[in-house]
Amino acid sequence: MSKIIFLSFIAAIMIIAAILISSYISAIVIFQDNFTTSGGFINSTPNRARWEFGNVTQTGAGGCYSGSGCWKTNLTGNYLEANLNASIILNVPVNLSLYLTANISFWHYRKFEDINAQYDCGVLDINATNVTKSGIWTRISPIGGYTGKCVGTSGLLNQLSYGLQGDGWEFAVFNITNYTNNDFIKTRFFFQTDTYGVDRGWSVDNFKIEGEPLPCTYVSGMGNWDIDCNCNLTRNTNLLGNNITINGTGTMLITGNITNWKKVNIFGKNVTNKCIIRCTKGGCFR
Ligand SMILES: [Ca+2]
Repeated sequence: MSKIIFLSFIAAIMIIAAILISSYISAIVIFQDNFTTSGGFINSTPNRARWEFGNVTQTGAGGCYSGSGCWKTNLTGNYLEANLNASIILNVPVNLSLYLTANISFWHYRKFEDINAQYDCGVLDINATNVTKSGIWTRISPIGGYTGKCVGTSGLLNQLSYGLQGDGWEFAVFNITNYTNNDFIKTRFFFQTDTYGVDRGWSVDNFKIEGEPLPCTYVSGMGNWDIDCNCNLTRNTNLLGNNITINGTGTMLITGNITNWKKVNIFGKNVTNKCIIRCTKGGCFR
């Protein structure tokens, strides 16, 4: 093999555009708010009030789950009794396009009218702005399902929803993996009552969106090797066959955090394959 052919062969290997590495990936936090401030949520129906942020002072309403702030349908008393149609909306764009899976979780305290029938009801909706889902609020359901169907005269009549009364603060998880092709989603807590009969209401705290990042993509350059920073490496990984090995474990997040980076040892078999890891989104190391 001539030197030129050999070098061409090496070059051909080096310019392979991308290699997807399958590795176990654990979920990371995409967005979270424990409501020490009002966070990214807004009351979308201020004229009708009653989704409020702050300390819950009403007795028998469970306070807030953590800290001194949360959102509740009236901090100081029962919710309104006549066709309350109120939402709080997460008004922060959340990008799910870099994630393989995603879920929403939160803690909530639920005392609706009444203990036997769902006259007053609450749901969680999601709004994605891609072509097929633009502007549409779509109902999502918790793992394990809602408590039942809304009855009476609520605008959510016959729809599956939260109702009745919970057993203190409860944890809820919603799988939103179907929306991971979206780079902009919003969510809303939507509460609707019938014409009469009230109770303490609905409180929400410690809202979180988590997801598993997409598998790492490694792109070879001419001499240097780029690695996308939105990667989790949890086991030894081979790049380009036997040419380069990532040895050890480490976590590289898009926020620039590198956990256990000292355990990551990246090397080539010879000096010409010595690689430089370049992170275009921060958190770089060599
Ligand atoms: Ca009612």
